[in-house]
Amino acid sequence: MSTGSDFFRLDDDKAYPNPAEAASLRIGIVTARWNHAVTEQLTSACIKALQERGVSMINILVHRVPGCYEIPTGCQWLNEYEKVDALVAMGCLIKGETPHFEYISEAVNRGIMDLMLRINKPIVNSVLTVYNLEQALDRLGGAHGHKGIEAAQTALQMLRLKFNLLNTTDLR
Ligand code: RBF
Repeated sequence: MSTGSDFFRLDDDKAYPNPAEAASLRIGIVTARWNHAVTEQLTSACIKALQERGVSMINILVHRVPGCYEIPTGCQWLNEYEKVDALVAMGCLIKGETPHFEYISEAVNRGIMDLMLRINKPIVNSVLTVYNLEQALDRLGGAHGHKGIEAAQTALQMLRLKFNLLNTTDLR
């Protein structure tokens, strides 16, 4: 069974900002309250992984929205009011008995992608779309790695790319 770490080079420092660069980064996290048992675990693991890579706690801005559907607006507001370098969207959509799941997941994914391209900053999509709670828990350190840690890695690897392209040690 593959795990998240099979897909990310966890040990490759060159893929990440160095400690001096990481110290100046501001990362916004938008977490949905729906299915909070899952989304809070995603969030705390992401925060820990960001800190382990040198991001300062005062530069990790965590805000909550009611459900996944509100995530794009929350991201847009954080970008506008918190002056972040990257955003992470944390949510968990569990399929019920109606098509609502499809409507919400499609709208959220499109909203995140549209916003990401418009604001020209990474927005990590850490919205789990699963058929049951067990599948979500498998993605919180189970058979499918930890999506909260992978979210932190993705945000930082994208900012490493930006540092490289701009040839700077400070993005603001
Ligand atoms: N929000 C989630 O974050 N995860 C869910 O699994 C979820 N399921 C929902 C199911 C139904 C039938 C409805 C009406 C809403 C659901 N929501 C869920 C909330 C949704 O993201 C949003 O907060 C509300 O629709 C209000 O805009």
